[in-house]
Amino acid sequence: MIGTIFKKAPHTPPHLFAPNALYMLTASTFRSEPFMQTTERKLNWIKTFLTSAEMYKWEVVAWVVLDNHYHAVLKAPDSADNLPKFVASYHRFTARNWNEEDHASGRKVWWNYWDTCIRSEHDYYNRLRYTFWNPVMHGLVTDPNDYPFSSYKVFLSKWKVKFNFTNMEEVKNVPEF
Ligand code: NI
Repeated sequence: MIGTIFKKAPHTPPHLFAPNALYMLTASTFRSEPFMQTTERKLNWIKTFLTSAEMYKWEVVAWVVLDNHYHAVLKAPDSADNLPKFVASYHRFTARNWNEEDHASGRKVWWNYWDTCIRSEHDYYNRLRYTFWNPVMHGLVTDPNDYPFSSYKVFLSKWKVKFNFTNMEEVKNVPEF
């Protein structure tokens, strides 16, 4: 099932840095509750997120989803003005879905989201690495390839020239949970 979702997922060629168009997005569940602890929930988040991105014309470059938060790198449509609507659409959909499953009508599922416009190619690569290495940072795996809920494998398969993540700088302004 993961494979099917990944194959359908549109991905921007990662080697193209676009000024004033690339964003890093992070969001957490309310009170960091592990609402996405199960595989089913993570897959549901992935599917819903990718569908919304397509609807709102945000091109997905990279993403990772964990039990209580996610990080993503995306390319905006002509304007980034619809970002709040885009995020609200899949937050609303997942919240409604999971609250129905848990018989918890009206429960607050999502807390907040943070977005940063990526200003340089260097920063772009730092943030891609940050996204893919996040499961390692959170102590879940030692190799980012072993984490099933990120777009790292897709990224590597589409990145024809081997991407070099060494000698990159730490990204410090991303909220973590
Ligand atoms: Ni994280």
